[in-house]
Order: sequence, then structure tokens, then C-alpha cells
Amino acid sequence: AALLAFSFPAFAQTPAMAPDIPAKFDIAIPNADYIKRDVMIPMRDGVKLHTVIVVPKGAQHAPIVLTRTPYNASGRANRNASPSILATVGQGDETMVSEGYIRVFQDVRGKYGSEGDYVMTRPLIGPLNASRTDHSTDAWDTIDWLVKNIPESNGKVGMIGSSYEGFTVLMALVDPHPALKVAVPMSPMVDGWRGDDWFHNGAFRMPNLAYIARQTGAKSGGKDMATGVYDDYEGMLRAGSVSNYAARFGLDQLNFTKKLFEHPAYDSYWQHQALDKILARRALKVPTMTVVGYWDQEDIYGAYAVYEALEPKDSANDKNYLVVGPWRHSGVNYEGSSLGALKFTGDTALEFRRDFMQPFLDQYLKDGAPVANTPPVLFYQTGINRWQKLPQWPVAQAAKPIYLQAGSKLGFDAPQEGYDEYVSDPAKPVPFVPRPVRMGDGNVWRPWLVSDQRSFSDRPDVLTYVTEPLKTKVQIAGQPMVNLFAATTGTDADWVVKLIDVYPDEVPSQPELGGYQLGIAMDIFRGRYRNSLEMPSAIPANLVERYRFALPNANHVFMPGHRIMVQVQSSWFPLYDRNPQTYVPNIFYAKPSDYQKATLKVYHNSAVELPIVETK
Ligand code: PG9
Repeated sequence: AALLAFSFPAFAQTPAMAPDIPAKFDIAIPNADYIKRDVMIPMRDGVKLHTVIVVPKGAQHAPIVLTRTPYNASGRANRNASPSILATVGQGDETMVSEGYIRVFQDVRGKYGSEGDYVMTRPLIGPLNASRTDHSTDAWDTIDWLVKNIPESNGKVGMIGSSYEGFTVLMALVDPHPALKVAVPMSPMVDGWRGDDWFHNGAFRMPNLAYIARQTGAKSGGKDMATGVYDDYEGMLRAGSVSNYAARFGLDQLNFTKKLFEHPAYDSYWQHQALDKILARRALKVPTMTVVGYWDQEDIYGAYAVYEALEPKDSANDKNYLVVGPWRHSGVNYEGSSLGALKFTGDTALEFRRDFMQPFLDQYLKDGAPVANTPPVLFYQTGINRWQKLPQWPVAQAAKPIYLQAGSKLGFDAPQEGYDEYVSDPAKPVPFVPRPVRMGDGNVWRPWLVSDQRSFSDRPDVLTYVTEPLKTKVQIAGQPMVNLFAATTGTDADWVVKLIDVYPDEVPSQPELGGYQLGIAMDIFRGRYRNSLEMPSAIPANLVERYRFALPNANHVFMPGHRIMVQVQSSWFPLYDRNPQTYVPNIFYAKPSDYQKATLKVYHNSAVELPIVETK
């Protein structure tokens, strides 16, 4: 009997076969200085969205800051498993939670813990969306629920987020809930065709395929592509067209791939979704601080476009703000004292968050907080490396053409006759970073816009024009305009134009910058769209045509001793798909025989019009 009692103790109540994984379990976090709540918030159509609420312990009358994300709300609210709220939320949120803010993350419809269908950057209710809901209504319903159901809050909500999360901030501004008091869209995705994630001026950005696989391959994060090739330049080149490459991985079955391939031009599908155009038709009710990195490698277009669209509505000059820091995409939320080889005057990202963003949020969200005196435009001027407070953007007084002259010279003197030529071979496209190209390597991708352009300047298929070392500084502040007069033996062509700051031969305090070629404003334009972004047309072979397009915004000082350079080339691979150089109706489906060498001529009356600020 004694043995029996030992084997089956009378106090044993858990059957040996009781399942060991409970339906719900939250590990206790002893001594946490916050409370985390997981809730399902009902939308107007009955769909419930998964939301994580992080409340500092003891909070009362606290503001709420909401982020709506396709990137896993639970993960966004769990940087580290820690009893400290500072370690739990993201680096960019530290200043907010230090001030006692309640931080909320929500999975967008159809992703991670949320119910409903996922549609990539879901269009607003209207011609592309016949349902009753969009990100504007979902934000409205969420904010309505938050202010009624978080007893620790003061009923005031701000929205913040970068990139896709910046897009959801802007969507909330279309018809804002009255409790939405302030918005900080960062690097927002605004126009997927003109210059943000999917295309730049009609040239398709190939890394998106991996993004689409991950984002739409599964509700909670799809798989990576098993490319089997170390150098993505090689793998993508071998596949031929983009559609071929996508089909190899089965991505042609994904609806968003189909949508992209069906809309290569700037048709109504893209125009109806352009958020700057949408917001330009709405009243500006919520103070909005739009933030972007100067070297934003993903969404370099949208922030400026939104600021420009909202500016005419800001008659009292108290609702539309622009901030540009020396950052990569979303770099504002991390450490900002350097980018690639460049070093700045301190942690510029923290400086912004602590000294400008937090007082701005406080002004609108904290009961009784003082007015923040936020400058209309805060811009980190590159080249000279200092924050500038500006009354508006752009500030340039004149557009001064700098001409692509004979003998590889770049100069402000009158245009000349003649041309330079190069052979662009789609079988040997110009890489955008030195090979091997590892698209998935964040250490290459994030700072690539500041990488040394010297690796390309002496290729025979890159034209390079450069000034003498400058005697006085040249300051630009606005969008440089490309005005190219060029011809091709083919019937389609891409034009990549790079405005570059060439450092002096020696930089004693940082020797590796000696002769460095730093991209200041660089972009691509697909020649078939020269007359209309919506209706492409073949380029007449061997005729001089004009290609006019804007480069990304620049606020830069070319310092004495530096030189200004312009590079022109016709591919930028594999960031952008190759132009076959033979006109075909849809480049996504170009056949191997369509990819043909072409000789391109760039005439010496071509120029980049610099947005010059005259200095004394
Ligand atoms: N640039 C990313 C993205 C935004 C929107 C659509 C697709 C991609 C991002 O960082 O969220």
C-alpha cells in the first residue's frame, strides 16, 4: 500500500495525458512597469482587428499613439521581452512612453491576428473598392473604440508610422475621427508608380517580388524565395523578363503580382490610389508632420508630394509640417549619427524625436502642454551637415542649368553642339551596387543611396560629366530637373541620371572619403513615358527626343574643393528591371529576343537644372 501511495499520490490532479499547450497563456512579467492588453476591435462591417495596447502602469489622462501595421502588431509591441516599457516598445517610441503615453499597435485587416481580407495598400472606398471599409474607416472605428475603452486615456489620439505604416496614417486623415489630434506619417508610401515602392517613373523595382512573396504569401508572413543563386544580379538576369522570374517561384499566382503586371503604366489604377492627390481634395483638419529620410531607398517621393499637396490648405500655417533628416528609409526611428560612410553631427534621429517630434505630439495630445513652436520645415542640410529651420519648401530662388559638355565637362556656360554616345547592352546592365548583389542584405540595401558611385563612373556604358573643383560653395534646395536631349538606335530606353557630390582627392579627417562620389539626387525614367505617363509610346529610332523629369528633392551644399558630377546610364540592375530597348506593349512580358543592344546619344545641350540658392 505504501508503494501504491508513492506511485499515485493522492494530491496528483493533473492527468498524465492532459495536453500541455493551453489555448491561451501569457507568461507573467514580474515587476513590469506597464500593462499589455490584447483586444479584438470590431469594425463597422463586423470584422475584428487584433490590437495590442501597452499602458504605462499608473497612467491617468494619458494620450494614445496608434500605429496600424501589416507587420505584426504583437511583434511591434515586443522589441524585447522585458519588464521595462522602454525596452518593450520600439526605439522610436522611447521618448513617447517616457512621457507616459499609451502605445497601441493594430494588425491591419487580414494580416496576422486580424480578421478579414488583406488587400495590398487597400484602396479607398470608391472606383477601386466597392466594399464598406477601407483604412480610413478602419482607423475611424479603431480610434472611436480606443477612446471609449481605455480608461487610462485622456481621449486624445495621435497616429504615427513609417512606410506602409505611414500610408495607414495618411489614410486616417482622409476622414479623420474627431479624437485624432495629430499625425506623424514617416516615409509614407504615397504613389506606388511615380516614385515610391513599386515603380519609379515606370521602371519596376525588382526587390518587390520578394516583398510580395513574404507579405501576401501567407496571412502571418510568407516564405523567402529560394533563389539558389548567391548573386541576385546573376539570378535575375538569367530569368529574362520579370514575369519569367516571378513565374519561377510561383509568384504569378499571387493577385498582387497580377495587378502589378496588368498596370505597367500610370493608369487610373495608380492615379486613384495616389494619396497626395486624394488628400489634396480633402480639408486639412489634423496637424500633420510628414517625415522622410534624405536618402530614403524605398519611399523617397511620397512625403514631399503630401507636404506639397497639403500646403495650399494650410492658410493659417499651423497644420502642415515637413521634416527631412539624413536618414535611410525609416532611419528616423533608429540611431542617426551615421549612414554608410557618412558621419553626422550627432544622433540626428534622436535629436529630431526628442527635440521636435515629442514637443509637437505633446502640444496636441497632452493636457495643458505648451505650444511647441515647430518650424514649418525642418531639414538637415547635407554637405554642410546642420539642421535648418525653414519657412517652407522648396526654397530655391532659381533653376540654373548645368550642362553636359564635351570632354566629360559639366558647366554653367552656354550649351554646346555635339553629343556623347554609349552602347547599352541589356545582357550587361549597370549594377546599382557592386556585385555580388545580395538584395536581402540589409547592410547593403539600407545605405545603398550613399554608396560610392565611383564603382560605375568609368564603365563604358556610363557617361560622366564633372566640374572643376568649386571655388565657392554651391547651394541647392529643391528638385533638380533633368532636361535630356537624347537619341537611341532602339525604340525604348531607360534614362538614369545621378547628381553627385565628388569629394576632394584627400579628406584628411576621414581618408576613405577622398574622391568619394556621393549621390545627392538620383533617379530613373522609362523613355516610353516621355510624352505621357499614362499612354506609353515607342521612341522613334535615331531621332533626338526630350526627356524631362524631376530628381528627388535635395537640400545640399557642394563645398569649395568639391566637384559636381552628373552620370547618365540606361540600366540600374537588379533594383530596376531591364528595358529591352525594343518597344513592346508590356515590358513585364518582354521576350528574350526583345532585349537588344542600343547606341544612345546624349546631346551637349542636355542639362540638369539645379534649384540654386544664391548665397553672398
Ligand atoms: N517600403 C515598404 C512598403 C510600403 C508599402 C508597400 C510596400 C512596401 C515598407 O517599408 O513598409
